[in-house]
Amino acid sequence: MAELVADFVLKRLREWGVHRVYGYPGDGINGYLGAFDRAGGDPEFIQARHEEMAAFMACAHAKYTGEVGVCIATSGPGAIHLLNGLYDAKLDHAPVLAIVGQQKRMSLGAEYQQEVDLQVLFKDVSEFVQVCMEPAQARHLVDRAIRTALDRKGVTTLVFPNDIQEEKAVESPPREHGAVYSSVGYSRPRVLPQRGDLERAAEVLNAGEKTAMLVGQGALGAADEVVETAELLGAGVAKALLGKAALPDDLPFVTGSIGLLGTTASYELMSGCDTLLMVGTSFPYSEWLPEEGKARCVQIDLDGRRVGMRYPADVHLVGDAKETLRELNQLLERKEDRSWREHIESQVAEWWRVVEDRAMQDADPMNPQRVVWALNSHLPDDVILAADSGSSTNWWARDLKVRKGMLASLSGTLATMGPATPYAIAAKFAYPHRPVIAFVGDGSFQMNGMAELITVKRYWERWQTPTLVFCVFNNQDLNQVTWEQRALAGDPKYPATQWIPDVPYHRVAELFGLKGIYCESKDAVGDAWAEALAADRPCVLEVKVDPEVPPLPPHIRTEQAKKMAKAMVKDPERVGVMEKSLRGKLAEFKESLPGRR
Ligand SMILES: Cc1ncc(C[n+]2csc(CCOP(=O)(O)OP(=O)(O)O)c2C)c(N)n1
Ligand SMILES: [Mg+2]
Repeated sequence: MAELVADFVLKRLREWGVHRVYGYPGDGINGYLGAFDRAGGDPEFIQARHEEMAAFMACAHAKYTGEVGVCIATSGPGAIHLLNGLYDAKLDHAPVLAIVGQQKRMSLGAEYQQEVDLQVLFKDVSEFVQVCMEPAQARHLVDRAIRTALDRKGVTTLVFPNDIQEEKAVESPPREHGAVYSSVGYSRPRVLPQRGDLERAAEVLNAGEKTAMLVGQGALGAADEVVETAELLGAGVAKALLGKAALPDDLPFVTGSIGLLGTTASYELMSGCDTLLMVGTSFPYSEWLPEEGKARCVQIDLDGRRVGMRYPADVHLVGDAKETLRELNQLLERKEDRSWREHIESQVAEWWRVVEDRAMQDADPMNPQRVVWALNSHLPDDVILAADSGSSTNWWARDLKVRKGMLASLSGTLATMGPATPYAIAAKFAYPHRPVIAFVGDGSFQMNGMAELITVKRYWERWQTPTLVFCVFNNQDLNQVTWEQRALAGDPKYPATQWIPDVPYHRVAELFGLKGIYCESKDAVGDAWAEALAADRPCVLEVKVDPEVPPLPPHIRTEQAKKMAKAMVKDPERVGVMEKSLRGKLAEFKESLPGRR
C-alpha cells in the first residue's frame, strides 16, 4: 500500500527519536490507528484509560527525560479531554506535542458531529497550533511542532482532519512557488550572559554576607555547579518543588522545600538573608521570599521573559544554569566568614530533628508523616518519584530525602489532582529498569488513578523490573482543601464537600492482578515499604492515615491562626485537630484557640 499521511507522520516522529505515543483511540484518528499497526511498534501506541492521562504521561516523559513527549486523541471529546494534561505541561514548561483528529475537511463549518474549533480551543495552551489541510504540509508541520516544543519548552498541537490522514503522503513537496522544505533536528544552544553582566552579578554576590540560593527545575543537571557556588558564597540552598531532585537532601546546607509546603530552615534562610541568588526557578509565592528591599538579588533563567518577575533583581542573567554558574563561579571569592553558613546548617539539622519528631507522634490510626519518614530508609538509589496534589504532597516535599541520581516530579504550577499515577506509569516506560514510587491521595486515586491501574495491568510484564509502587493515602478526606478551608477561609470542615467514601484500594489492585498491601500501623509501615519495593509486580500500598494531622506551613501567620480558631468552633473534628495541632508544637495555634487569649 502506498504510504499515507499518517504513516508518514509516524515515520517522521521516529526520525525525531519519538518511540512512544500515549493516547486513546477514536474514529477521528482512524488513519493513525491503522498507521500505528503498520509501524510495527515504532513508534508504539500506548493505550491510557483517558486522554487526560495520556497527556499527563506525555508531560511526565518530557519532565523525566528532557525529550519531547507525544500524545494523541480523537476529535471533539478526545481532544477536549487532553487539555488539563497539556496545561500541566505548559505551566511547567515541558515539551509536549499533541496530535488530535478532526472531522473531514468537507464537513468543517457545518456544525458537524464532534466538530469543535480545535485551533481556537488549543490556541491558549499551545506555542504552535496548526491544522494539516494538505499532505505536503505534514512534513514541515511535524518538524516545526517538535522543534517549537523543544525550543520553547511548551506544548504544540497538530490537528489532522480524518480524511487527510488517509491521503497519499507527500515526502517532498513539488518544486514550485509556495513549497516548503523542512528538516529533522534541533541542537540546544549554549546560552550565556555577557561577561560584564556576570561581573556585575559577581560583585553583588561577593558583597553579600548572608546569601540564600533558591534553585528550581532549571537547575536540574547543574548540581555540581550549584554546590560549588554555595560553597564559595557560604550560602544555604532552598529548592522549589520542581527542583526537588536538583540537589541531594543529605548536604548539610540544603534547606529543602520552600513556601507553604516548605521547611522552617528555608523560611529562616529567606527571612535572614541579605543576598538572594535564584537559579532556574519561577517559584510563585513572593511572601516566602525576602521582603522587598531586604536583599540584593541576582537571578539566572534561560528564559529572559521570566527574569526579575518574582523578586526585584539587581542583575538579570539570561543563561543556562549550568554554563552560567560555571562562568560565575570563576568570579566569586570564597567567603571567609562562615558564620551564616553555620547558622543555616544548624537550622537544617534542627529541621530534620523536627521532621522526625513530628513523624513519630501518634495519630489515629497512623500519622501520614510516619509513612513518608519510614520510606527514607528504604528509598532505592535510582528511584523515580512522583507526587499528586494533596496533603501528601506536603510530606513528599518536606520529609523525603532525595539522594544523588534520583528523579522527582509533580504538577508544580497547575497543581492539578491526578498526575501522580500517570506520571509513574510514564516513568516506568521511559526507564523500565528503575524503581518508581508515586504518592497519591485517595481523592485523586478515585478521580482517575484507580482506572489507570488497568493500564499498568496491561503493560507491566514487559518492564525489566516490576518495581512500581502507588502509595495511596486513605484519609477519606479531600484533606488539603479541608485544611485550606480552615486556615484560609476560617470555615469548619464541611463533610458534604470534603468527606469521601472508603474504598479498599489494595483490594482493587489485587482484583487487577497487581499486588495490594494494607497498612495502618506505624510499626509495620517500614516493612510494608520493603515488601512493596520487593514485590514481583506493581503494588498499591494503601496506608490508612489520620486526616486530623495538620500539614503545617513552616510559619503560621496570625491571620491564619485566627481563621483556624474560628473554624474550630464548629469543626466536626475539632477535638482531634486541636489535640494534634498542640502536639505538633503549634504554639501559634495554641495562642488563639477558643478559650484562650
Ligand atoms: C483537578 C483538581 N480538582 C480540584 C483540585 C483542588 N484540590 C487540591 S488538593 C485537593 C484534595 C485532594 O484530595 P486527596 O487526593 O484525597 O488528597 P488529600 O489532600 O486528602 O491527601 C483538592 C480537591 C485540584 N487541585 N485539581
Ligand atoms: Mg484524601
